[in-house]
Amino acid sequence: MTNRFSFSLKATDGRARTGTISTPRGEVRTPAFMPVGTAATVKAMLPESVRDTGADILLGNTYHLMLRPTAERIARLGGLHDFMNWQRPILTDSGGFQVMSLADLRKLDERGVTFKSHIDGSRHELTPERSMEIQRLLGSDIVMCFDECPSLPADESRVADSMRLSMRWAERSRAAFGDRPGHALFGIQQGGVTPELREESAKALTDIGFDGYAVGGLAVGEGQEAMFGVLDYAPEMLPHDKPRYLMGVGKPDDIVGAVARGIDMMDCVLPSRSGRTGQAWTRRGQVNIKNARHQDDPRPLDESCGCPACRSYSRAYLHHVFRAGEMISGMLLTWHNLHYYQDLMQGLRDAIAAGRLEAFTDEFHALRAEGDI
Ligand code: PRF
Ligand code: ZN
Repeated sequence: MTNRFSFSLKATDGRARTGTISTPRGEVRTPAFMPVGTAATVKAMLPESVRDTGADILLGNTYHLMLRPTAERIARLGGLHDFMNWQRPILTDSGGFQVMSLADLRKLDERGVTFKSHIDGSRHELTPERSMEIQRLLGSDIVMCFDECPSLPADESRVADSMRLSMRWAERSRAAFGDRPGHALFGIQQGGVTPELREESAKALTDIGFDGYAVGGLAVGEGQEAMFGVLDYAPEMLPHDKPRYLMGVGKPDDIVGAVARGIDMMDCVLPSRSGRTGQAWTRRGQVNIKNARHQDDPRPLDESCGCPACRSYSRAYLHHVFRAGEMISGMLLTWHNLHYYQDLMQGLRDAIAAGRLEAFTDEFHALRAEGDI
């Protein structure tokens, strides 16, 4: 255990990398998938169960927690780790992205953004300085810069203006964060699908200097092909010796493609959210447990999965509890999905370490092409 934040690369395979992020709260094996714990819970899961799936780190949200129960209350109660009973690393997003997708009556200017809460209509302001303060009150281990993320497609001039604003906010975030040993601050690259803007953003961020760098502004409507197009050059613009985090991605095939292109960390609500709507992710692709074809099926969801849902329950049971609206349905499917995602990450880490990522990726696609049988 170390008292500092550090990143060490263990092996590379093509552009893919595997390594370890060390923090005072524990290590994060990369490439890492971070389950989303928006409201101080990974919905339908106990923290120890989330850990049992293989997660090293969770993602929390400034936006949701500042509104309810408030960052000040969480700080009084000892910080987010104690509050939610998760003692390992937590990365928090900075709020701007969530304001733009969730809040009402948003007003954005150089200073920051004012908005009305989607919960009770109350007025709030988020600035780079306030976002850094909230993430400090939460006790976040990895703090994200305050940025703006335009949805795509958008005019290039609009994307350029937005990126430059995010870079000025990155400088203010860096100054407000200060020097906090053991805690990390990550910059966020923006610039849409334009290489010159991505380059300008990477340069602005590396000039400021961060502990890690996110590729932001993707998976916002451009489609997988365009996203992979950006990932063919954007990660390489960021420092080789620092973690690279692709924000809000994605489906299993997005993850495999992103890791092959040099991404070290990812987060997505998909495995937990889709678990509650009856969608399961398996080695053979997506399975809709609502479908009547499962009602008499005694087999597990995924024969090769070691999660509790697959070890002890049939498809027929999972179908039944979903149809009956029983709470265990969301619990079991979320558990399975998170377990599947973490198994995938372990498979990717092992493959990169062994220099056989291409074979792993081919096998991943071949099994999905066969489909659920
Ligand atoms: N910025 C921040 N959070 C994010 C994004 C971003 O660009 C995205 C884009 N996929 C998801 N979450 N701060
Ligand atoms: Zn399973």
